[in-house]
Amino acid sequence: EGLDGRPFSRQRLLVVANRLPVSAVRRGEESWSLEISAGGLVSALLGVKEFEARWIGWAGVNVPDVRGQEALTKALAEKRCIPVFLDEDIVHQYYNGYCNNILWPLFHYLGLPQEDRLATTRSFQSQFAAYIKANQMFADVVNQHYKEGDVVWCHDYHLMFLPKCLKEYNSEMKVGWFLHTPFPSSEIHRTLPSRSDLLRAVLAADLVGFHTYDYARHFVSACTRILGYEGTPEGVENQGRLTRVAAFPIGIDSDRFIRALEVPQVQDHIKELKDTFAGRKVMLGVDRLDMIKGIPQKILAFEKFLEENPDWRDKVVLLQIAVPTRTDVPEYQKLTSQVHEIVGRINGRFGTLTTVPIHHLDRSLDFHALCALYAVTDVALVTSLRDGMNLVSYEFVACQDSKKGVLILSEFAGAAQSLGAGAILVNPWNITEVAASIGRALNMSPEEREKRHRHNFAHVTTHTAQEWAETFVSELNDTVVEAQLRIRQ
Ligand code: ADQ
Repeated sequence: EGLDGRPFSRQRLLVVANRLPVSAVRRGEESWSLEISAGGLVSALLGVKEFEARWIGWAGVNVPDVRGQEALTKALAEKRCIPVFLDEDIVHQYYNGYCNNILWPLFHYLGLPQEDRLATTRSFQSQFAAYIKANQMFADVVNQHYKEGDVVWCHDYHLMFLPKCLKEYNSEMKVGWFLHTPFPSSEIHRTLPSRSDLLRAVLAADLVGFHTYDYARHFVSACTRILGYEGTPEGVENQGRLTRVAAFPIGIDSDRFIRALEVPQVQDHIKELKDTFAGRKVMLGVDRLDMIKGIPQKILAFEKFLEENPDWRDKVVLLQIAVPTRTDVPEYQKLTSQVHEIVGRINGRFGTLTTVPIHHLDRSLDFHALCALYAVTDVALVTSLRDGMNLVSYEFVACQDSKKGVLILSEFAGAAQSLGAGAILVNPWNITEVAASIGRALNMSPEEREKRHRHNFAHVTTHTAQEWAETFVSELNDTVVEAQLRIRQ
């Protein structure tokens, strides 16, 4: 039972995120095929047995006709998914524009885009208007499906207006909001023209969650400095109403990774990889191809290491798996070309007729292939310039119980707070330091590797995705009950 006396087993959880956890492909006028995309959030909530979860979000496709929309809604219902239909213009202005071109870079300390800063006016304002409109469309769908006693959990920077829209519909609704990216210093947030509106909209939630205490602290500072509200140990208070603010570091479904290593197909793949790279140490990078991941910096550090350590040149290989994302955005296209150019130069410089030091793939790998790669890796390189948490570092650790490889981890990833004691922490901007850390990792004694791995493995297997989701939702239930008690007093 929850604090409110309601059995949790009957409580419904409405998970609202920009994207549904399924991809929809249209096969005919009224026929759709659906494929589950098992991201971190999906596996986190699959493991949560206490709540009956339903998903609300955009299916990632434009469906202009009513018959198509009805057919898709029906197909999705079987997967407990409820679609929000967004037309092309809204997607362009809300998703590509305000979310990915303004909030994403700003929250990762990359600043606002120049053209918007100079001529803010039209494009910024119309994108912000589309953002509010899209959030209102999500709220309409949530409101249609909401039943008394449900818990509504809103996710990420796409939906910062959602708590406000939902509370306007129904002030009794239990609403939580969680941010998957960093929340930047209030000095960065205050450059955003819509800084106050966004903060007020988020504060309409009962519980606001971040990956780390630093992000929670930045958010509270933004509310006190920009809005003049009061920051308390519990959260942010304004005119007697408290919004609880706290850190809920996400984890992974570690058992799923550990179990995968026993699958015969994965074991075969591990053997193949070991044969292919026999005599060489394997270094691994797995990232979405995004500027926040620091991929050029990582590759340049590897080049410096090879430059300074000729003895290692034929004894180490870097496998960089980079899934392209947001491929229609010019900055991302530029990043892809930049990475290709650096990799080409380094392979030209240090390669031989039969081997190259860097294997760079522009694609994603399936789950089993990824697990096999994690398992054969000697050193994982996570050099994000900023990263909310970074689940790749967790996944690597989960797959390393027999090898006990070394994790080189950016101090600007949220994961540095939890895996810092076991990893080698680096400033990814300092190429010399990262190059030296590669040498240190490759030469580390088995005793030290074991000690560091033990620490990280214990963390990754106890602080799981399931635990994260359960903690957030029960805290949300408790927060609402406590608020009701306060009002009655
Ligand atoms: P992301 O920025 O996507 O997530 P991350 O946390 O590392 O970053 O998660 C990426 C996921 O995609 C991992 O599960 C990984 O296995 C998978 N992936 C990445 N590259 C892949 C590839 N080439 N092939 C196959 N799979 C690949 C956002 C925030 C993070 C935060 C998460 C969760 O930016 O900081 O940790 O949400 O809150």
